[in-house]
Parts: sequence; C-alpha cells; structure tokens
Amino acid sequence: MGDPRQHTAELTQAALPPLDSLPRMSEGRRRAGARERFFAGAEALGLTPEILRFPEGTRTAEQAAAAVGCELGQIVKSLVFLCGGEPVLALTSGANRVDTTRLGDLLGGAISRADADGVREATGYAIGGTPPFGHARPLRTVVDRALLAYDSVWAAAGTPDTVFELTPDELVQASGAEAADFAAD
Ligand code: 5CA
Repeated sequence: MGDPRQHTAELTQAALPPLDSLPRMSEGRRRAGARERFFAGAEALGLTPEILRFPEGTRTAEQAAAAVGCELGQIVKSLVFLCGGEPVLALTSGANRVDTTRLGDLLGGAISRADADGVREATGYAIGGTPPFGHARPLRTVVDRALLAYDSVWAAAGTPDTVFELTPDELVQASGAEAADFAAD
C-alpha cells in the first residue's frame, strides 16, 4: 500500500469524465423545465392541462396514439414551417401529411420545413415535444380541419414523453388558430 491520499486522488480522477464531456444540464432536468414552462403557458391561456408522461416516449404521432390508446387522427402534430422566412405553426392531424403547396397558398408565401434549431428558436421547445400553444412568442397558427371532428384530441406538452388531452374548441381558442384544409389527399 502506498500513500492512501495518493490512492484516493487517482481513483477520483479515474472515476470522473473530462469536464467538457458533461452535459450542462441533465435531460431529466431539461424536460422538467420544459413541462413547467408549457404548463405555465397553458395556464396563462386559461387552461389547466393534465399532463401524462409516458417513459416509453410519445415523440411521434404513432407513439403518442399507442401510448394513450386513441386514434392516430386524434393526435395533434405541431409542425413548424417557414413562410417567407417567418415561422408558422401547422397543427396537423396525426393521420395527415401537410401539402406544402396548399399551405403556401393559404398563408401567401413559399413554405419550407423548419429544422431542429429553427423549431426550438421559434417555439422554445424541441421537435417531438413542441406543444400547440404556450410558446416563447405567439406564432401564426393554422389548424387542420380534420382535428375538429373529434370529441377530444391529444397534443405534446413540451417534451417528447408527455401529452395532454383537450377539446378541439380549446385547441382553437388557446392557439388562436385559423381552421383550414392543408393536408395532402
Ligand atoms: N409528440 C408527438 C405527438 S404529439 C409530436 O410532437 N409529433 S410531431 O409530429 O408534432 O413532431 C414530430 C415531427 O417533427 C415529425 O412528424 C417530423 O415531421 C418532424 N421532424 C422530425 N425530425 C425533424 C427534423 N430533423 N427537422 C424537421 N422536422 C423534423
């Protein structure tokens, strides 16, 4: 046995990863923050969503529908596009795909898909967790008329493992969305 202090120092150094490899905040804390931000945003709009968390993930519409046991069409996809450089939000039924030509005609400009950084910048949330309202700043929002046919729909609550249920009326009111048909045939 050598000097026990030296032994401890070696063990400690061996156990610690280099500082620059550590994430600044754990994924769990980041997600908790995003859920809280979403809840506060929803409250400010007069809603008190019951947020359900599914550890297996609700990142895609298919995963979300399987998790809650609803129809795929009841899932609200909160998709960010750019129209003439401005972010816009297309709340789209999980059963539909966006026809970007229709969306462009509706909004009056050329449409492109926002990338992951663009989504976070426009909404304050990550792809797969983007909620339909309660964003960093209000976005021009359109809602797929197909969603309005259901008694209730489900949307992301700020993280890719949470969802909440609401009525189509609540969705339209809280998002300030204009109802339209922009889904592909
Ligand atoms: N939590 C689920 C159901 S509520 C959800 O957020 N679904 S979603 O459809 O709104 O978000 C995932 C969508 O993000 C996918 O449909 C996909 O079209 C889009 N997406 C995934 N990766 C990227 C990417 N790298 N760039 C742009 N869009 C992406």
